[in-house]
Amino acid sequence: MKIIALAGGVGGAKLADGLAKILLPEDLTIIVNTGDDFEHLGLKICPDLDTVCYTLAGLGNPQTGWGRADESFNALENVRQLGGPDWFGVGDRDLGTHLERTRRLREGQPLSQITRDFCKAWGIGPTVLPMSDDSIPTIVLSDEGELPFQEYFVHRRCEPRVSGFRFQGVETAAPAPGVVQAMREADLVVICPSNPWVSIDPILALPTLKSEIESLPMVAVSPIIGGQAVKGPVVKMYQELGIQPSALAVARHYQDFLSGFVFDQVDQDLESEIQQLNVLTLCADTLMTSPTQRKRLAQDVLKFGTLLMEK
Ligand code: FO1
Repeated sequence: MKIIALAGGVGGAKLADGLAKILLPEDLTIIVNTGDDFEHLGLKICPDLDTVCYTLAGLGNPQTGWGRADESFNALENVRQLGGPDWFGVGDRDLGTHLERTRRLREGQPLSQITRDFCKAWGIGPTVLPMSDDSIPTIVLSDEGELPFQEYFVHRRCEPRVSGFRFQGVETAAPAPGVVQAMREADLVVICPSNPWVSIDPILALPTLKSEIESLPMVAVSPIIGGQAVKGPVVKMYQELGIQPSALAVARHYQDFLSGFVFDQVDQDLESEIQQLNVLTLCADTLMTSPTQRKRLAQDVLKFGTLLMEK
């Protein structure tokens, strides 16, 4: 069974890791959001891509979910002392990734190739692909005007009120090499419990990808449990956009693509309403607070996915 996982952010990385633990490397392709990529301190930083890779490699920071374990911040401290921008928490180990990626990009290597080489160096088995080699920055529409994603997310701590998002240049962007082929060979697409607005929508907005994906069974896992976000601003975003945040709202979000939806057992009372969207449902324990739970949720999702494929 060949699986594609769409992922971005910490929740996405955790389920991708669970899937990687139970599937053969050649059966899993993880397509990662690059809408949150940005240039900072002269370097190209790809936070979601790095979060997924560090998590799969076992190098990630278990406290934050992003960045590296056993990290120090000497370089950032020095930037601060010199009066430079210190709002983005780049650690010393992490800095090495951005330096080497930026060096290679300046040499003309595409992001997908650099990611492949990094994954090999880090001993990552599954294929990890950036959604595109083109730059498609997410722009947050807010009560303070248009904000680049990391400016909104990290620098302004998600304080501005959002009114929408746009993915700059997505109309003419191409999926990264390997993305369309992986879609054509896939049996099932898993949307990880990532933020639908800023982690998954940028991937689904790629024109070529949208048409490929429509023909595949797709299962999404809710990042909202009991009306609360496990991590990040997803609930705040739904509220500011005038939508009651819930697993049901997430199912509605993906309604056009979805064949199955996985949501947490605390939201069991939403099941019949979700089923009315014409999707099959799986009520499961979706909180991934340990590696065992990542693996167990991945197993549940795949078993459910097998059912969907037989439909
Ligand atoms: N998120 C924060 O909230 N504060 C940070 O200082 C921060 C630094 C950082 C450094 C490297 C990296 O790969 C990710 C980092 N993140 C930080 C997380 C990241 O910006 C967001 O989680 C994603 O962009 C949203 O998925």
